[in-house]
Amino acid sequence: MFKELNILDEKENVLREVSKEVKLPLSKEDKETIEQIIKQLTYSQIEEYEKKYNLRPGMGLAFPQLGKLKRIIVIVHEYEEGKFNNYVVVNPKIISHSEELIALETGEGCLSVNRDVEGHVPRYARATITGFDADGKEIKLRVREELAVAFQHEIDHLNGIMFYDHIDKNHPFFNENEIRLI
Ligand code: LHY
Ligand code: NI
Repeated sequence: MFKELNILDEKENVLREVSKEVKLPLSKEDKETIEQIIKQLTYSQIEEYEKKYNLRPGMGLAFPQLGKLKRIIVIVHEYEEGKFNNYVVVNPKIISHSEELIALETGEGCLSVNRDVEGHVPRYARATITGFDADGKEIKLRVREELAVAFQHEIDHLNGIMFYDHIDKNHPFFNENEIRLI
């Protein structure tokens, strides 16, 4: 059985709010929500299920996108064809990052944004993130490249920030000398 999540659209002002720190241990409900997010993000990246359930492909989601103002993010990263790593981070913090910036060459999208937004979103190429996993255990992750972009995108949601807030209206696209495009 598969029940699709109700992901809020950008028109909902709740997406502009700052989410609250989460007290550990997590509630049963929050754990169940996390499992549901992992399942949907994973299915959305597997063609057979993506089609079967008509899912929009995505690798990350933040709790506020479900109308829950809690500092929890989930990322399902396909690190090799058909192989996925799940990252659940409660109360995530970027404790350090590279000076180097990168941007996704094709720009970013958002599961809460149902339109195309043009422009490069500058992100740190590498970051160290601390927080807690779903069992309340302290974690420290070093992320880079696409995964670093994903973490920054999701942590932004916890602070009410949308990816297009970072796009410079007067200079939406960078060239390779300005920012490394991935
Ligand atoms: N997730 C989108 C997704 O495709 C956007 C995205 C893209 C996130 C690239 C990170 C990296 O997974 C979300 O919009 N989640 O908030
Ligand atoms: Ni998003």
